[in-house]
Amino acid sequence: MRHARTPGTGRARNETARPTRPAPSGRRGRRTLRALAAAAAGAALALLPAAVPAHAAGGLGACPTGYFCGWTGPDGTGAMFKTRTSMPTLGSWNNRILSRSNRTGGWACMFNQPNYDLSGPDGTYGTEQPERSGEGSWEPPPAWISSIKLVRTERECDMPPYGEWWARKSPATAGFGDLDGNRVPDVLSRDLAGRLWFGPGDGSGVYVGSGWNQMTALTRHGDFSGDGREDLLARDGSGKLWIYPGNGRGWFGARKLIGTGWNQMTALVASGDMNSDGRDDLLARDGSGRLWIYPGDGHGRYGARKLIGTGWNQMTALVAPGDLNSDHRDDLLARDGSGRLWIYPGDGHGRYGARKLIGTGWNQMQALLAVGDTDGNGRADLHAFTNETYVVDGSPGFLGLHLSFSGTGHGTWAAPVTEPASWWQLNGTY
Ligand SMILES: [Ca+2]
Ligand SMILES: [Ca+2]
Ligand SMILES: [Ca+2]
Ligand SMILES: [Ca+2]
Repeated sequence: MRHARTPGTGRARNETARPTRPAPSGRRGRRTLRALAAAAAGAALALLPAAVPAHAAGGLGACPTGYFCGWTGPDGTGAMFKTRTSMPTLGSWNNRILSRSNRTGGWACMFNQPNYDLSGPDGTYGTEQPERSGEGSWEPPPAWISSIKLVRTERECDMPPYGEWWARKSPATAGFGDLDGNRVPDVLSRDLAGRLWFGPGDGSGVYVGSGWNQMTALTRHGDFSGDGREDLLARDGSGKLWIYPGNGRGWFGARKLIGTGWNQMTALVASGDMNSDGRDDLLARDGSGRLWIYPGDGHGRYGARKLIGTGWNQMTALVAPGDLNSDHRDDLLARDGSGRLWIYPGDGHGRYGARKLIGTGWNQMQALLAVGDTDGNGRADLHAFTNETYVVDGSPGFLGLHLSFSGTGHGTWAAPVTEPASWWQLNGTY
């Protein structure tokens, strides 16, 4: 089974395209050497000492570090092929590889047609995960591999490394969700290899940098440094909070340390301007479930925090969508452990009014994203990315679908639209 393909032409969508289930189980099955050996050898295997390594015979262990290797026979026997670069055609090795070992450090995507081609009724691919010496897999004949693509993350077998993001220009400046200031809301997506990508809204992705997996929280909502450009806040594994000042083009200048000790916080949410002083603020929830506001000073730092409330550790997601109910005060969305989504209307004084229930079933979402008005009608919208419990046509397992909810301006939204591109196998969207 293949992933849903993304239309390549502008914003045109095929609304009737049914998303296919982007689950690894739908692919050509990966068979491990150990599983096959156990099935074939049966009782004989039980006589072997448990500690006999799989590569005792040489075989798969002959594949050098940094290479993908294939063999004409099972278990690393026969002639050995090796490559450290992608190969759109395999020449004399076409349809000859039976066993393989992937020691590239990334993923190997193996296609049954040349040029990584998935078209036609039979186009398919399998994957070989990053492996250690002596590990690998094989399948009985017939051999079928005709092209091999080497990538960092599994989703790159048939998708770009970043989330494909589409948005329209808003009639008004939202003041957040727009790193390059063109009134088209944009996103940052982090892939599983720790690379950060800027999605300007035309489906493309611009590489920002690597090493972002060391960050345990990322959040953005407006300008903290006072230069009118949106910034990014990031907390690293040691609890340091950093500001990455936006350069107005979707990436960032040299980071500056805001403070330490932030790993006691279980949530960090750039909230917009909660206290109506024209400067964007920060919400943080501590391990006891207390929610704090850190008022921004407009120079990349924060004033003395104030307690907003307690009991917030029942919430499994906090999102700052801007002003959802058209009173010009920034609001907050929170999902509780039962999957109910609540709106907390901002009162403009750093607190929230009585919450209202928006909907249920939101625990089928692995992430919520709010970057302003994304469909160009002037009202703030909401986006959600599904987890493995999401149900389509009675079947769960639709992981990584992107749903967009058009805001009504009254704290509610229209029925969701399923976007065409899959956000499967990413490590966060901001
Ligand atoms: Ca933009
Ligand atoms: Ca403020
Ligand atoms: Ca509001
Ligand atoms: Ca909108």
